[in-house]
Amino acid sequence: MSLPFPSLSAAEAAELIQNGQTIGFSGFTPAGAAKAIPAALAEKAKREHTAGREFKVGVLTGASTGKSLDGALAEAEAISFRTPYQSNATLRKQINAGQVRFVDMHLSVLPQNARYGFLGPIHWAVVEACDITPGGGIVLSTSVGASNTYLRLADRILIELNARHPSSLLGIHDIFEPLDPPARQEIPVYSASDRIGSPICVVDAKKIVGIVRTDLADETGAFDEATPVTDRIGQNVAEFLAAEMKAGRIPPQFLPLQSGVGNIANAVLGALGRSTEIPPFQMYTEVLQDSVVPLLENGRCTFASTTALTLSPEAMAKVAGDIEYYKKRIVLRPQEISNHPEIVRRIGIVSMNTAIEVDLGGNVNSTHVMGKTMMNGIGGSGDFTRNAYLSIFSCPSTAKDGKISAIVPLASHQDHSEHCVQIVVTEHGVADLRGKDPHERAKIIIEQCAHPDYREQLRDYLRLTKAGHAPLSLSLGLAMHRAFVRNGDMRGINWEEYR
Ligand code: 0RQ
Repeated sequence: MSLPFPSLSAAEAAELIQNGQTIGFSGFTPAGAAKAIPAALAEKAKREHTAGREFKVGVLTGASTGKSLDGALAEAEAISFRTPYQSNATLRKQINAGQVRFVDMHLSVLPQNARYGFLGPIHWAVVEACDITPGGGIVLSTSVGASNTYLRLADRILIELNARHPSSLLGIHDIFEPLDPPARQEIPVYSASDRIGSPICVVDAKKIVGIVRTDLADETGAFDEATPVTDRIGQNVAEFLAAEMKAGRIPPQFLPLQSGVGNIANAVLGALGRSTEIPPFQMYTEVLQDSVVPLLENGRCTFASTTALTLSPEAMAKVAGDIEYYKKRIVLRPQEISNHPEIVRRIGIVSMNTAIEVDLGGNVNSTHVMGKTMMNGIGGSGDFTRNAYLSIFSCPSTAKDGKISAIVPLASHQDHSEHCVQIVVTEHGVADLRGKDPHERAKIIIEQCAHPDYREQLRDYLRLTKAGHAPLSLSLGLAMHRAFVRNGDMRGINWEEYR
């Protein structure tokens, strides 16, 4: 079908974008991320810098993206401002060096913050699509993220029409954007599979200034092989959930699962998929990784609601090859809906996310190493955790060859407070914090989750902080972190030295 929009090269599209502008890009993880235009924009930035001119843009996305977006723009030093989540090593360095202003945000609130004007004007939406109609109907590709909101709010639109994603993806998306207060009403999702919106984004066609045709795979990375530690964590979560069901605290038909991204999340899902005690389940989550495809195929997972299909090219080819089967079992929603607290609370999600460190009160740090260095961001973990039926955090008990304990007296940064963290899991066991007071919580976290190398010193900390409602020492709370900074190891601390 011939389209009434100018056909542009990526370089021509990039030429239209000016220094200082803000761009809302598609992409939630590398899935569905714009690729050709940001890569060309990075080249333009380098040329401008060589000519002695300033060139930086504000970059809004759904979440993390791929090497052609965050990677290329960071390497070209072309990013002035970034939100809401990233996972690129170069960009991370620039954020931690204070060269890029990064705002770490709950992913569900990003679209409304953009609508409320909290992020300033959005000059461009640069969005990947698998199809487009002459009237401005856009079929997104492998993620929705915040694209629907950027398309509506942006002054002008550039579309990457990617032939790698089949136009038969039409029907997998469910685009719904709530009204803003005081007109907001309930979001009528009552079960993971409910569809409430439109399969396409309809935009004002006059805003579309060009189409860039591409044929590019999503830049998804490979996962590390499972290790005995990640396998054990997965097994511990699966056994815990099976026991909860037996005890009648999870209904027999089970509850929808949310699972974070990464190797631990993959191991947990693998273990749940293999469990003979857990019935077939649904997912209401933000990212579908490769591990879910076989579960959808064999019926262990009966339906998955997500905002991104973060699949390897092989897994994506499998889904595309049997798209009618998968369209009955997958819905891609805007991140505002996939992560919406109202729905998470209503349908009773079991949330499973990853911690960097957990303190003896049950507070979780998911973002800042030693309280200062940004890793990736809070992502959707807070959207789900705060509102879950059952909230689970897991992590290996140690990092950096055992020199860092993930169980610490006081978290050096706090993303999830003791009030919403219910279950902590490491390879050593499960700490069930429900209904426990602060001293009980501290004991059970040490005995169930801490690495044996750290248990005695953590018990000593408890002995030193007996008084009061919470076992806290203002001077010793961060002593293990200080010991790591001083000696490169948290083990064998002499508490007296830090009093
Ligand atoms: O460092 O990369 O140098 O080896 O952190 O840790 O164990 O490989 O685990 O890849 O799952 O990442 C929390 C960062 C875990 C991630 C976090 C070091 C460790 C390693 C990675 P290396 P692992 P993962 C989904 C929802 C954000 C919140 C969330 C994350 C590196 O899961 O960003 O769940 N979550 N969002 O060595 C120092 C510690 C450490 C530590 C781990 N205590 N001290 N370094 N590391 N613990 C996201 C979206 O919404 C899209």
